[in-house]
Amino acid sequence: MKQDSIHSGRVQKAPENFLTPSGVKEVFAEGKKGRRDFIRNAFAAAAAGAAAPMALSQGNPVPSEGGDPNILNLPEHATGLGQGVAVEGYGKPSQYEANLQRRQSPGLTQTTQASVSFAPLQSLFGIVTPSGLHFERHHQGWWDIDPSKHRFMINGMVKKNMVFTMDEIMRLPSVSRFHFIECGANTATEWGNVAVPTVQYTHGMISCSEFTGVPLITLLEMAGANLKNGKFVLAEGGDGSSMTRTIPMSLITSGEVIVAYGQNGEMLRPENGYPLRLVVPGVQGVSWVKYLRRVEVGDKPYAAKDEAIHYIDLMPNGLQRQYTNIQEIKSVVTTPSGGQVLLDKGFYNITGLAWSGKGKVKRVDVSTDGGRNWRQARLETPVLSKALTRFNLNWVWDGKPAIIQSRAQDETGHVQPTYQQLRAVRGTRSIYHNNAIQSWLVQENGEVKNVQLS
Ligand SMILES: Nc1nc2c(c(=O)[nH]1)N[C@H]1C(S)=C(S)[C@@H](COP(=O)(O)O)O[C@H]1N2
Ligand SMILES: [Mo]
Repeated sequence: MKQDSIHSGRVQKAPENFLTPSGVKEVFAEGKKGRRDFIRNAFAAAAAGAAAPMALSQGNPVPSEGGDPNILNLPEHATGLGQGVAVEGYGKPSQYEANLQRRQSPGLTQTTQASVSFAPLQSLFGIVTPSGLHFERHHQGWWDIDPSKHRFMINGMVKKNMVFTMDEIMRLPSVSRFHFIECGANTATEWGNVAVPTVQYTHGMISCSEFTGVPLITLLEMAGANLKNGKFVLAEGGDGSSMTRTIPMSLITSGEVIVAYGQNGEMLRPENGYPLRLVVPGVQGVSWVKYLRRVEVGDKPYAAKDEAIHYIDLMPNGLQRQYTNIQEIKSVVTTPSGGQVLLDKGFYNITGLAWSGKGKVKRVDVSTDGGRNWRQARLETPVLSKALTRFNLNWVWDGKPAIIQSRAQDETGHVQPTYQQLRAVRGTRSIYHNNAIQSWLVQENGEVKNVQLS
């Protein structure tokens, strides 16, 4: 498979170096910015158990006790006058983080107007995706819509049709909730075989934000919706893709579905549906209709094009599964992951993300020997329903080849399947809903590769 330099580059080369934020290279292998990170990591490990701090220095170059010019000599920034508020206006990341970017996948057909960009999961911490790195999926391009002209309409099985302005929506009681959104096609490239090199491309069609908005049920009640016979709503977007999706009323009456205008403390980004999008927790991304302009209450599923022809799963017997809404239990190790390089044997913090469209993640186990032995990872707080959950595990790499996997379980008892288990039920011709266990091979030279176990 062809890899360009960004995807195959070793972490040492500057522009290709999109891996260091995960700490694989710098934190322990070099004294450079190591001290503070070392202390931070030691602190985290100490909290995890008495045996952990020993593992931290096991097999590692010990951070130096002194003599490093970078600590001996006061740098200019410690003695001179810093810049004034040059960032009056909207702040930007450090110039040294220029590699932290959404990217188009080398595994997809390259078109002049790209329609998917992937989030750099290998470089993110915690559970929130910075809004500027949120993955994007547009069926007909994105727009920056004037909110003063945007309208939201409710019709169908209601007492009266209603048309809201943004001002009218934003004065209503709001909620703010953390949820993941995952495109149903996330990890699609792995159905048949390994197709792309990094976690950005295998799993980067997922993001997690704090969304703010008005529960859809509030708006439906204002319109006097028939909640007894109105079993579904149709949600329609305001772009040229005629994106319409059927949402079961049960998800709406539970109060979970939000007509959202906020994302991570500010208005939605244009790419993500500004000024209004539907948030449908646990359900695949396509139902999170952007540029939301209308919902219609009805008594049966609408069989819109994006649910009758697209977003269906081809089964081994040739039949199609439709209305496969819920994103099932899934996880992935983000460090070490494909394309990264471990510079030396010794301690590493294995870290990753787990999520379930059915509720909270209950437990994540990690294997470093291809699934023979498993150790329970630490789940970091907060562990929220239908949100990304961060897990961590201490690991001492002995320098031999290792296959790293994670296996998550949710509060409903569902466990992430292996590829063999998934394919036994679903075959290999699907595009959507691949939640199988991902394997990363750490090779003797430290390079990490995307592999599948047969
Ligand atoms: N109006 C509209 N809504 C849309 C889409 C679209 O193209 N137009 N794409 C859908 C798909 S397939 C996905 S995965 C998510 C992507 O949301 P994002 O671009 O904010 O990541 O939006 C969904 N909602
Ligand atoms: Mo999607």
